[in-house]
Amino acid sequence: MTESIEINIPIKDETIAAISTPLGEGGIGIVRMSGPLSEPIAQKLFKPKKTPSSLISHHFHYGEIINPINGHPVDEVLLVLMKSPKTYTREDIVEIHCHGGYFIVQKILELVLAQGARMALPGEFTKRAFLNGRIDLTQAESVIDLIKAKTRESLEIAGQQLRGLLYGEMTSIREGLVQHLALLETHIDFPEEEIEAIPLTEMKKDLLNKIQKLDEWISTYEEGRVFREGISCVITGKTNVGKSSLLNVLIKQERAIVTPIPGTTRDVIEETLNIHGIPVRLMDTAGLRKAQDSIEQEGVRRAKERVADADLVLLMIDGSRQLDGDDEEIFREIDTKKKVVVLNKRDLIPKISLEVMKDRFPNDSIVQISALKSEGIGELKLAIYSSLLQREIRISPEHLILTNIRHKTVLSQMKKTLSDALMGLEEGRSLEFIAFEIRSTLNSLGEIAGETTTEEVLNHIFDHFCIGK
Ligand SMILES: Nc1nc2c(ncn2[C@@H]2O[C@H](COP(=O)(O)OP(=O)(O)OP(=O)(O)O)[C@@H](O)[C@H]2O)c(=O)[nH]1
Ligand SMILES: [Mg+2]
Repeated sequence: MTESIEINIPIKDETIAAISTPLGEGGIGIVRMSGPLSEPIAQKLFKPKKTPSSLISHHFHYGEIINPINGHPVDEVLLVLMKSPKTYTREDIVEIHCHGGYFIVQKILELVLAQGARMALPGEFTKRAFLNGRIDLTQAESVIDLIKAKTRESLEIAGQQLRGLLYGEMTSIREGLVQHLALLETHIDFPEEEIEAIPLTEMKKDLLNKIQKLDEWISTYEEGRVFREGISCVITGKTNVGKSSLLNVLIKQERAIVTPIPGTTRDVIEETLNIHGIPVRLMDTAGLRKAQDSIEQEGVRRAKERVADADLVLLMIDGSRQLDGDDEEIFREIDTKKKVVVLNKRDLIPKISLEVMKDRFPNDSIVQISALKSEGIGELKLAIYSSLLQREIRISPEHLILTNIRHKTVLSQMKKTLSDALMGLEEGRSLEFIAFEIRSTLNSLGEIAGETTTEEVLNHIFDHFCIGK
C-alpha cells in the first residue's frame, strides 16, 4: 500500500499538478507541480542515479520515477526542484521531464496525484503567480496570448504586455492622479487653513494630457484585436469561378479539390493563413447557385451561414464571363459585408471591365488575379490587409497596442471619469466632485492590474487558459 502524504490542508496550500506539455508523442513531456507537497512528493517518487539523494534547488537531477506500490521503475527522467520564492508561482515547484508519450506522462501524473497533489485547473499555475504577486493581471493575460499567438506580430504584442508595458503606463497615470487627489483632499479637509492654492491650470493641462493618452490607446484596440484574435474570411461566389483554386494558391497546398465541374466543393474547407502578420481563418465554400441535389443544398446553406458570420468576404467573380442574374443575387446578399472583390481568370479574355466593377462596388477594393497562374496574389493580400486595418500600425516594443476588450472597457471608463473631472474643473464645480471623479478613475485603474478585480472576472480570465499553464 502507498501511504498518502497528509492532505488535510487549506485550499490555498493545496499542491496542484498537471501535464504542462501538449498531449501526444514528443521528445519530452513535463509533469509540473506547485505547492508545499511538491518536494515531498518528488522525494517519494524519484530515485536519483547518484547519491546523496537530497535535491538541490534549481538544478537538474537525473534518475528514475519509481512506482511506490511495487517499486517498479516507470521512466528515466530529469527532475528539477525550484524552491520558493524564485519560481513561476512563487511556491515550491517540481518539474518532471520524462519521455514524451501519451501513456508515460499520464502515468507519472497519476502517481503524483496519488501522493496528495490535486489536478490543476486551467491556468491555475499562472493564477497563483498573479495571486502571489509575481505578475500583475495584464501580464497573466498576456501569457495566454503569448501561447496562442499565431504570427510574429501577435507574439510581439503579447510580449510587450508580458514585459509590463500596459502596467507601466497605468502606474505612471496612477502616480499623477494620486498627487492630484492628495492636493484636493488637503483642501477639502482643511478648508480654513492657509494652504497654497491649487495650481488649477496645471491640473487641467495634466488631465487633458492623460485623457488624450487614454484616447490614443483606446484607438489602437480595433487593430490590436485583429492581430490578437485574427479574423475569419470566406471566399464566396458562383460555382466554378475559382474559389478552391484561390484557397490552394493562398495556402500553397493542393488542399481543396479543383475541377472544371460546377458544384465541386460541398463542405466548408478551413485553413489558417498569415497575411502580413494578421492570422486569417480562410474558408472555401460551395459555389452559390440553385442547388441540384440535397448534398449541394446543404453545402450552399453552410456557405451562406459562414458568409453571414465572416469578418471579411472575398467575393469572387469569373472575369472571363459576363455577369448574370445569379451574380446580381449574390451581390445583393453580401451588400452590407466588409469585402474585397476578386476578379479571377485574368489570364483569359476579359468579359467584365474593371470600370463596370468599380461603378458597382465604389467602396470596396477590387483586385484582378489569376488563381490558375498565381498572379495578383500579393496585391490581393495587401487589399485584404488594408480592408482590415484603417491605418498602418506600428508594432514595436514601446508602442502600446490594446488587444483585450477588458482593457479597452476599463480605459474607456477611466477616460469618461477623467473627462468629467476636467469638465468639473472648467465649470468651477466643488473640489469634492473633482476628487470623487479622480477616485473613480483610480478604482477603474486598479481593475486593469487586478487589484480591484472581482473573483468572477478573474475566473473568466483564467478559464480560457490551458491546463498546465
Ligand atoms: N483560366 C483559368 N482557369 C481557372 C482559374 N482559376 C480557376 N480556374 C479553373 O476553373 C475551374 C473551377 O475552379 P475551382 O477552383 O474548382 O472553382 P470553384 O469556384 O471552387 O468551383 P465550385 O467548387 O464548383 O464552386 C477549374 O477548372 C480551374 O482550373 C484562372 O485564374 N484561370
Ligand atoms: Mg470549389
